[in-house]
Amino acid sequence: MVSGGVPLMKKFLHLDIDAFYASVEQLDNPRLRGKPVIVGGRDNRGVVATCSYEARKFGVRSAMPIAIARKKCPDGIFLPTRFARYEEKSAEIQAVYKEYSPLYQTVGLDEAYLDVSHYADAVPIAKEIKRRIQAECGLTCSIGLSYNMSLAKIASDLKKPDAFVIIRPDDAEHVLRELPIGAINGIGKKSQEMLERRGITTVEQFWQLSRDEVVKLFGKYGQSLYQRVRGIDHREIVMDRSIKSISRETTLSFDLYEKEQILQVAEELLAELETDLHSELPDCDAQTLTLKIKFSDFTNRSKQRRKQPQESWRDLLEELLVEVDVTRGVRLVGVGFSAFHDRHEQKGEQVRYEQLSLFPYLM
Ligand code: DCP
Ligand code: MG
Repeated sequence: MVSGGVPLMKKFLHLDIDAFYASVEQLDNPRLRGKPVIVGGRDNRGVVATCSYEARKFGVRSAMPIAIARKKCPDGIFLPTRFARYEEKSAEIQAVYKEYSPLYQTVGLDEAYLDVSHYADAVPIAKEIKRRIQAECGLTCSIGLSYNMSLAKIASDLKKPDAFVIIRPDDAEHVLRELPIGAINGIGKKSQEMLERRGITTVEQFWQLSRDEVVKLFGKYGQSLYQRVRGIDHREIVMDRSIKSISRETTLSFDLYEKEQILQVAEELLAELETDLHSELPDCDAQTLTLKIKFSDFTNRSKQRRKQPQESWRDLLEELLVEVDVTRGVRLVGVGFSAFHDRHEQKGEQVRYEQLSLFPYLM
C-alpha cells in the first residue's frame, strides 16, 4: 500500500491487429474482403503465416502446413506474403498509438503494449486508438485493458476480432479460472504439452501446483509464472532499443587541410544528425558523439566521447577535432550518435504500484 492506504494501479493496453497479414491483403484488394484468405507458403509447400477469420471457420490456423489448409479450405484464396507492405502498415499503426504514451513496447509487427497509467480514465483512450486505427489504417484490432501487461494481453485475446475487453481486479480470478493454460503468455506449445502430460490443461488446474513445483518444472522463470497465473505481473514496458547508433557522413569533393573548414562540414552533419535523432528516436537522448575522419591516403581515424551535461554537441565536436592531425588532408567527414538514453525513464524515487493479492488463499 502507498501512503494514504489507496493502492495505485498501473494501466496497460495490449493491442493486436486482427488477422494482420490477411487483413492487409483484404484492404489492398477489395475483392478479397469477406473471403477465406490464406497467407504464406508457396504452391503446396510451407506453412500458413495467417488467415482471415473467414478461413478460420474452416479450421485453418497459423503454422499449419499449406497442403492441409488446402484440404480444409479448398476454395480458399492462397497468397504469398508481402513483408515490405506489412512493415509499411505496421509503421502506420505505430504512429497512431505512439501519440498516446511515450511508454510503448512493440512485439512483432502487429502487437504492442502501452502504459496508459497517466490517464485518469483509459477506456476512452483505448476506444479512440481502436477507432483511429480503423479509420486511418483501414485495419481492425483487438485491445485489452488491465492493470498489468499479462492480463492486458489475455484481455485483447478474449473476444477477437474487433474487440475491446477490460479485466478489472475484481474480474481477474474469474477470467483466469476459465482459461486454457496456453492462454498465459509465456506458456508455449512445448510447456503446454508437458503440462498436459501431467493432466493440467486449465489455469485452475495449474493453481493446484505449489510454488516449489512450478519452479521445479519451469526453473527460474517459475517464480514469475506462479504469480502470473494468479494475475500478478510486475513487468514494465521495455522500450525498443534496437537502434544502437545513428550517423551521417560525407565524402568531400576535394581534400581539406584547414580545421576551420573541416569543422564547418562536421557541424552541418551534426545538425542533420540531430534532426535524424529527433525523428527516429523521439523519446531518446544520445550520450556519446563519434567523429570519423578519412584521410587522403584512405586511412581512417575515429574519436568518440561522452558529452558532459553542460557541454554542447558543437563544443564536443570541436574538442574531438582538435585532437586529430589533418595535415595529410581529409577526404571524408562523419559524425555519429550512440549510447541512447530514454528521456522518460523514471528517475530518483520510484512510486510503488500495488497489485492486489487476488487469491490470498492460493498464494
Ligand atoms: N505470423 C506468422 N507465423 C505464425 C504466427 C503469426 O507468420 N505462426 C504472422 C502473420 C500474422 C502476424 O504474424 O498476421 C501477427 O500474428 P498474430 O499471432 O497476431 O496473428 P494474426 O494477427 O494474423 O491473427 P489474430 O491476431 O487476429 O489472431
Ligand atoms: Mg494479430
